[in-house]
Amino acid sequence: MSELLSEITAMLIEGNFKDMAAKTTTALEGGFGAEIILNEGLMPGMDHVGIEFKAGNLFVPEVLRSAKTMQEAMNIIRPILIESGAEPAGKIIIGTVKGDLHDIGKNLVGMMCEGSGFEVIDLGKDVDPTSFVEAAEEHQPDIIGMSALLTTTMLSMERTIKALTEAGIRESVKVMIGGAPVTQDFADQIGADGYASNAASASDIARELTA
Ligand code: B1M
Repeated sequence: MSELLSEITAMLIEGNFKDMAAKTTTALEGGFGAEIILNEGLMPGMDHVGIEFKAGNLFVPEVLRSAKTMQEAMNIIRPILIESGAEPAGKIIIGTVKGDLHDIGKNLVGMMCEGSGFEVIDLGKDVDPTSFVEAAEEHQPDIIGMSALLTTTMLSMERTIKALTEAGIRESVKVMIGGAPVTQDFADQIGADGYASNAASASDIARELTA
């Protein structure tokens, strides 16, 4: 692998967001395609971060830094990827559910999924069921991702799934949920298609749901 791509991987792992845009531009100018930069420079770095995060060797601030670094590179290569028609892994609408203002985990999940090749549409926090339904009708996503950090707002996940059913679109979209109080049992109970306990697993589950 080229030294430049290895440098991009290392920068992502280090979370060197200040220099990433310039390095990505240098790689493009040096003749590397956007897809190569993504698949052979950025993704190995993000995979490494995901593995280390899962293993408890990296912590939230470090992952956020790497995610920010990924964003810096994505800002440069995203338009080229879209132009070149590279197939995205799928489309995800993500949001923190109604009544809940915690968005750090949701943002991490969104970034990890984006890093894994998904187009991510972030509805933000305190998103009511109707807004999820309207966004699903507008964007036709493969997956709707919901995050909740409060035991009280977990119920909003169930309400959103009901709203999707009532709107007649539940069958055409997968639902993935997560957040500290959420469990696989709860996901089964409310009829979600996938549950992930952390951001790294979320991008794995998203891949499984769209396979
Ligand atoms: Co609040 N808060 N908070 N809080 N807060 C918790 C969640 C709490 C556990 C603290 C405690 O009491 N020990 C508690 C909830 C108790 C409960 O219901 N079980 C709590 C409370 C009570 C409250 C308030 C009610 C406090 C008050 O006002 N009295 C209030 C509620 C506001 C509201 O939402 N309506 C409140 C407010 C806040 C702040 C605004 C101050 C702030 C949020 C800032 C923000 O997010 N922009 C805040 C914070 C920071 C926390 C703690 C300290 C940290 C949460 C966090 O960001 N963790 C939290 C205690 C704690 O968790 N130690 C706490 C880091 C983040 C990376 O992890 O979000 O779990 P997490 O995300 C993980 C996984 O869960 C998973 O992947 C992520 C990355 O690995 N994941 C998904 C998350 N979403 C996913 C979606 C997926 C898949 C995986 O698929 C779509």
